[in-house]
Amino acid sequence: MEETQRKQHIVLHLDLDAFYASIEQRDHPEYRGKPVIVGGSPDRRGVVATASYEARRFGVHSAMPSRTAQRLCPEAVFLPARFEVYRAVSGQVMAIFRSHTALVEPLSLDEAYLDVTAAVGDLEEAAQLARVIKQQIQSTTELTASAGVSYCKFLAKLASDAHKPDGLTVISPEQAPAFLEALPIEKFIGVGKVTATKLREVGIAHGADLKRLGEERLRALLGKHGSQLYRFVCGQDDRPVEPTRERKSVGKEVTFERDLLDRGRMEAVLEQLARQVEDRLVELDLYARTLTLKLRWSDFQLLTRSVSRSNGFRDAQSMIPLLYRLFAQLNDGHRAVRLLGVSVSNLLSRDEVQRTGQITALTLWDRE
Ligand code: DCP
Ligand code: MG
Repeated sequence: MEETQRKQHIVLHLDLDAFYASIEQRDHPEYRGKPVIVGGSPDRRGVVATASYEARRFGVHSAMPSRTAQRLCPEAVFLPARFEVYRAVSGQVMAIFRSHTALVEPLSLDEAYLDVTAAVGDLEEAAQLARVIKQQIQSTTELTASAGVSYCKFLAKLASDAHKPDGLTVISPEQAPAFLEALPIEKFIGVGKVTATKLREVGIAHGADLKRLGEERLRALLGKHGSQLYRFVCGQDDRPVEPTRERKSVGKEVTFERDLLDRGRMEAVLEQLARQVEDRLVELDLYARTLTLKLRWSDFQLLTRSVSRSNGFRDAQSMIPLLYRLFAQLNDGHRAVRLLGVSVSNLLSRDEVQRTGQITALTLWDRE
């Protein structure tokens, strides 16, 4: 036994159920109890963003071509996404989380880890807190969430997934080994299609098989990643819950009523967005180091491209040529665009800007 072991953490994972689809059913009572699919239209080669649980029974799931979804579930109602609404609901939910702990790490609009170690004494109290949070979400947004409670992020997330929708699952340190041993390998972080196939070929299907194999052989099979996997199957995950800072970025975006094909108009929109971002930066008296262009194709695929400079900028004039460049990398001129967004991050105060020096080489990377 290690004397120096840290105090056991208590982590919650909360994830709203069929998020976009539940909001649509909330706002359109006539769709309640019916299969609802939010995403791209089946006749425009769209993909499913999410489906209500009624539609999932037919095998419909996120990222599936909408046409396939329609074939599986012909009576489904297809609805376009209303991101502004989803974002507003997300804000309400995150505010509820932050009222219980400052240690909130959002993973997406509808999902976050909460480190509640300081707020509760044990897992039982943590489950009680999860119940309260679920009720607050219900009364504020009329939506259900599933909660997972455990001593680390990995297990908390698995727990919230275990009894969806409207679930509440606790995985205690005593329960963890049996839970992980029964878990299909695909559920382990980092086991994608390729790794899973490789493992299944040699007869490894569940956590118990991974455990039996041992660290050495997993490492031989999967490299460094194998050691990490071994730690997960032993229920060891010491990744901390990393709260995001309040203001991380400033952004503006626009979703078009009709998908846009005209290059000139897209550039005009980018200029307008850049000017709005500039106005906001001036209001906040901030500068930025990173500029991000966000683009959603008519088929719903979302892409972002970023560019960073070491000194701060805030004026639209300096953003526009960079935006054109990022845009040219993404747009081959043949696809219609559904959404354009411009945001800046890595924000700096005036003081920080005065202290920084030269422009350095541009770096480009993908975020999605
Ligand atoms: N989403 C998307 N494209 C994907 C996956 C998700 O646009 N490939 C969107 C739609 C979802 C939302 O993100 O409503 C949240 O994703 P989740 O994975 O949490 O899925 P849901 O909340 O829809 O369902 P679940 O009940 O399984 O959490
Ligand atoms: Mg969800």
